[in-house]
Amino acid sequence: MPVEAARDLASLRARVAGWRRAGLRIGLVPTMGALHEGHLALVRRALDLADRCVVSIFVNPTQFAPTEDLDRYPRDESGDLALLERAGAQLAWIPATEVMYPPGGSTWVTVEGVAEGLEAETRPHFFRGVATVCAKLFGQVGADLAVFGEKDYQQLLVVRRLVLDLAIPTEIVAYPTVREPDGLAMSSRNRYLDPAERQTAASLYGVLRATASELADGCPAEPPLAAARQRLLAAGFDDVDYVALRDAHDLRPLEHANGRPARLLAAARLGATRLIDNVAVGAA
Ligand code: PAJ
Repeated sequence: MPVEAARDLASLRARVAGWRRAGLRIGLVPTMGALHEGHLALVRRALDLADRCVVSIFVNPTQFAPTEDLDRYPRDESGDLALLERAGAQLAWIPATEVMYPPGGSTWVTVEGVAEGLEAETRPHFFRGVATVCAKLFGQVGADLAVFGEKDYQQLLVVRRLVLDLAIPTEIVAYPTVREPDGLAMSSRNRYLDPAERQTAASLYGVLRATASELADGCPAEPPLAAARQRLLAAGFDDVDYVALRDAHDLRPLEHANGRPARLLAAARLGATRLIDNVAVGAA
């Protein structure tokens, strides 16, 4: 079956309403396009759990700072549609900016707590943009469930908080990070990396894994976290925004892994590219 593209709300709603009348369960996978195997794994997961899968493709301007890569963010609609067709998605939701943000729009969704610190430290408006566009997508599609990647772990927790607090009837399903054979987390931004940077990039996962196993026995976190930062710089990263040990559910800073599920998260810069990754600490 060819994947259909909806570009206005009326066509999206008509298609979804038809599925609802037929008693079908609907899954949503929000994306910004430039799809890769990580996104497609989320689509397959949605199709395991639901009868129909809607994939949104929208490069959301409000989650980019003026200094970030909105203009050069990779866009490849026809390539994306071909991949979605192969993965078995039924509908691509591709709204224009004016459809997502009607002129005169003045409503924003701000999540506190889990949306503070880490990514928000260097990208203060990022989660307001993500939470707002996700709230809109949930309202537009009315899916039973939506699949999000653990790759963007803080985003996943922000979205969970959002649907809980606003009583949005879409279940949030997490999917583990899909990696390249050398461990690099797949990302649309990896295509910015030149061959030397691409080689360095793989060490982010290696360092996170090694540090997580050091932290798993409950030792004070600071020395391994400081060592991880040094190892990333030594491996060729230009700057390290954070390497942090956090509670896996509420992202509270931890001074040591204390037997409760914990997560080790990092963001580091390689030339003009910023990479993020995270791993579980102990049995999470
Ligand atoms: P995007 O970066 O396109 O990612 C879309 C979804 O794919 C997110 O849930 C992300 O966590 C997941 N994903 C990306 N790379 C992955 C990987 N290697 N393994 C598993 N999942 C992966 O995240 C966004 O878009 C946007 O912020 C969005 C939620 C669409 C709001 O604009």
